[in-house]
Amino acid sequence: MGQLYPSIVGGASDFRFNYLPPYWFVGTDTINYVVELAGPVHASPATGHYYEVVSAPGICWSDAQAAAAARTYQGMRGYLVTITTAAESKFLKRFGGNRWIGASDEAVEGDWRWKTGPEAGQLFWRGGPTGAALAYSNWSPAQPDDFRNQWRPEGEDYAMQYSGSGLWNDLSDCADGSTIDGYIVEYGGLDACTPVLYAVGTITIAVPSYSGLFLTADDTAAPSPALSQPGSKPRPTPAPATSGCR
Ligand SMILES: [Ca+2]
Ligand SMILES: [Ca+2]
Repeated sequence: MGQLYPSIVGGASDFRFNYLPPYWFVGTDTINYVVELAGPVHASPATGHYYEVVSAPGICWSDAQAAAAARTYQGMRGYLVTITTAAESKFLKRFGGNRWIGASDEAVEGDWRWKTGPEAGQLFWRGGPTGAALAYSNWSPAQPDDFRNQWRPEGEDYAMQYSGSGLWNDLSDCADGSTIDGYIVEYGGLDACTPVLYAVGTITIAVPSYSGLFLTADDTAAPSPALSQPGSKPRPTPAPATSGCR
């Protein structure tokens, strides 16, 4: 309910969070958190994969696919993102921007397949806007419409994710007049090893009375299950040890 401000204080094993309770909140708040490597690549505990949002205004889908495949991260090969669950979609839509994703029906009109990553070749949708879902899909209403006109006789065979909603639309390879902000690269599931480069944890904070102040949780303090008053120091639930490959 409240907000954590994950400004990290300390060294490799010393994390400190600032917590702001909701206005007039009294009670117990539980917050899940992820510790990940610093940098532009973000871990999703829901998929165990890693995602990088690349800014490349106006890039064509085919160029985005090639650029994503040329990237690597921590020994993993990149690929234009495949979105195969609602949880993965929810994770990605927070990043915003109109972004290319790794789906196309270029081979057979109406047969939408993932073209990239471990799902390459997988058919997930057959037909137009009223077509049939064969696996997870997240089309915007009235899409995919393969829109054609005299300037775009080739129709629309490449999928993108809308900023904000996370819903999908089909566009032509170079988007012809629609705004494209870039693309999303996914890492994981394509190589022999998908390393676990993150940890998850839960912190429970008791707020006994209203305070407009920040409460501070510090994992270097003695174990304590709850914050009894502003300024005391609870210990977050220890994050699971992470090593090896998925
Ligand atoms: Ca994926
Ligand atoms: Ca369309």
